Amino acid sequence: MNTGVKITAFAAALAATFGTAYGVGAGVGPVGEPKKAEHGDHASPSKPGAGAGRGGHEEAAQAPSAGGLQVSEGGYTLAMETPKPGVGRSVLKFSIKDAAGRKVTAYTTEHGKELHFIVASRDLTVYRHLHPVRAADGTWSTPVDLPAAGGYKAFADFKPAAAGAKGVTLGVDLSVPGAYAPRPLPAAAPTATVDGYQVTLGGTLDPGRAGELKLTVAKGGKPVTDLEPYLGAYGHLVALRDGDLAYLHVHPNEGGPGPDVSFTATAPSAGTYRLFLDFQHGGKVRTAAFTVHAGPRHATAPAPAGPASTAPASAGSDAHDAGGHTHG
Ligand SMILES: [Cu+2]
Repeated sequence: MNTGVKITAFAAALAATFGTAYGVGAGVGPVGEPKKAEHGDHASPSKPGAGAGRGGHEEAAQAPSAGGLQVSEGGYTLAMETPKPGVGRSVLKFSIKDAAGRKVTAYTTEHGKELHFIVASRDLTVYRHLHPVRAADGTWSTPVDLPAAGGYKAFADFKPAAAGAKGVTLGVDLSVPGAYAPRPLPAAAPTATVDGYQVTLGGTLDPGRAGELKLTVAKGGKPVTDLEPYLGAYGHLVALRDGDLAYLHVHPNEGGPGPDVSFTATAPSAGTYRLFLDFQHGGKVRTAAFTVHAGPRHATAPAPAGPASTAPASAGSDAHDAGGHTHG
């Protein structure tokens, strides 16, 4: 994918996912009290931080809407045929139905696939990014491996090929029957380890305005500089909001094959999010996960994993703490 296409796709993804939330400059308006945005020009997302220091300019964004909160939206419905999969390996089947109840069979390929399917546990400790196969009649199926009983949510991220159709993310509940012990959200920490890779998260996730998140990949203490493209990008980032699993899918800014992968993202609200970064190296896709607080300065320090770590960011001050959002 050439750079121009990537940037266009990125801008389109932002527009689809975050509504009006970007291009607002990094003003100094109080976070958490978004003002009416200037609607209209979505064509020129600002670079993160580009407007920093334009004092007094409170072009704060209207809080963007999040995806994945509805099973039916824009005339399309996610119809799950296997809403109660078992523990372990099973096959998930579903379809996307149009307003007339017909299974949709024509999609616009985005990021290499007609449809991206995410399954996450309600406690945000399990995450699967899947690419189901579509039968001719419009039924999608994919194997999945769910390690424990409990509540899960599945997201279908797609764009119908129908004229005028927009990209949409629909969400549906899944229940895996059995005894269930929800685990606490892991505490916020700047580094996640997966499969011998250390992934470090820098930057901020801000409510209502674009901020840069930078993920740096290392292995054995050495920066990884030969990340492989996965679905046309060096990284794919999904953020799920603690509390309702609102869904944000972010694609990276242009850049090389590591060790840094940079994203521009806007949180739809203050709160706590779990970020899942997919990256490919050595022919294998891995996922690094982070807990991130978005919003005004929060008083709580990272605590040992426990119920306290799930507390939402406290609304202590209007002051923007530029440094501490991702690992406070
Ligand atoms: Cu995907």
